Amino acid sequence: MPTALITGITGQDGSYLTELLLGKGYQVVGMVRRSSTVTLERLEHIQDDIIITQGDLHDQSSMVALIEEFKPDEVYNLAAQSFVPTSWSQPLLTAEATGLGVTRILEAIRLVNPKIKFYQASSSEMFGKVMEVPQRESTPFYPRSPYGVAKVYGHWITVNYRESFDMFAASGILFNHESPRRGLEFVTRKITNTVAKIKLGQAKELRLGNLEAQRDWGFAGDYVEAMWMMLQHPHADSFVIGTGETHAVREFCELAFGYVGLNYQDYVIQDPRFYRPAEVDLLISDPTKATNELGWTTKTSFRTLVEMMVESDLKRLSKK
Ligand code: NAP
Ligand code: F7E
Repeated sequence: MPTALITGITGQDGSYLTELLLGKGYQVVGMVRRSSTVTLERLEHIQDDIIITQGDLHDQSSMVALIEEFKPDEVYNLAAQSFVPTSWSQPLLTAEATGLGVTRILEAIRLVNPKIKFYQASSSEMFGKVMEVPQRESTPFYPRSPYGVAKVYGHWITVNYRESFDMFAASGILFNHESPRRGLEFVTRKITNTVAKIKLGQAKELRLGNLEAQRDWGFAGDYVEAMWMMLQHPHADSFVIGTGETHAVREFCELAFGYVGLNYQDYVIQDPRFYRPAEVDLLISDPTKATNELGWTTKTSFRTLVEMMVESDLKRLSKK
């Protein structure tokens, strides 16, 4: 039975990746940082099937100890300070966790067993102010936030360990992916959660920032499969993962409100509090390399994703 160590297992992607790996017969070990409250909400249904152990991206020795104890065959580094606006208010923490954290875990692997396969959760935010449309593996990076800058560091240190130490270090450059398990502060979930609340009479308005920003949004359940595929590939490489479609925040609102028979224009208020110091205006992927070399394609359409998220929030809030 292969063993996988997942950092960031309590997050959106961590929960879907865990389900996928358990289904493939892996023993899954999840690294969770110490907290005064329980953060395992997304894993409740599978908690008995996995090993949860403490560690932190800020603490090198905790990661060395984990790798020595559990001897994983694969390490998926999903942990990060992942919310873009927080990266302006906490730029150093973001650099430490999202950037330097990658080196700490790569070093832990190199010191304990450099044969372990490594996956780094890189991001389309690295493309930022895009230098090419659509974006692919060879598109130059131009990050627009401390988060994007930290992810560029994480990506290049992964490539560097691959080239310097011949380690199997893969980098997945994933475009936005969402689900009913998405954190409530990200725009998609903020919209679907508030749409459900408005429909149920629990809220009256939705305050958003820039409605014109365009994103290539896919379903997280499809994207974790690409992570696993990258580690089964004959050699470590970097891959762009996305749908190849782009939609504005405004369109997301239109579909989500429309699904419950409402017009978004009656409820959405643009609030300068949610504008960013520097915006990423347009993201659209070219996932051709992943399709050709990994056999990966997205399975869930934009409309299905929006409807799945609204439906799930309606169900959850109706029970309360
Ligand atoms: P998420 O829901 O925000 O989860 C982040 C995870 O990182 C959580 O488990 C969090 O633990 C953990 N974490 C944060 N700081 C940590 C630290 N110092 N030590 C240990 N763990 C720490 O993010 P996600 O959407 O699942 O994304 C997974 C990864 O992919 C992230 O690296 C993200 O930056 C990257 N990414 C995401 C997208 C996307 O659209 N979702 C696209 C490209 C790349 P707590 O539960 O304790 O907070
Ligand atoms: O914003 C606009 C906002 O916070 C999307 C992370 O997973 O994906 C995510 O980063 C867009 C931006 O995601 C609000 O200005 C408008 O243009 O949902 P988001 P993100 O910043 O694209 C990448 C790939 C990652 O790697 C990150 O970890 O929506 N927007 N109004 C708003 N965004 C938010 N959050 N809240 C608003 O009220």
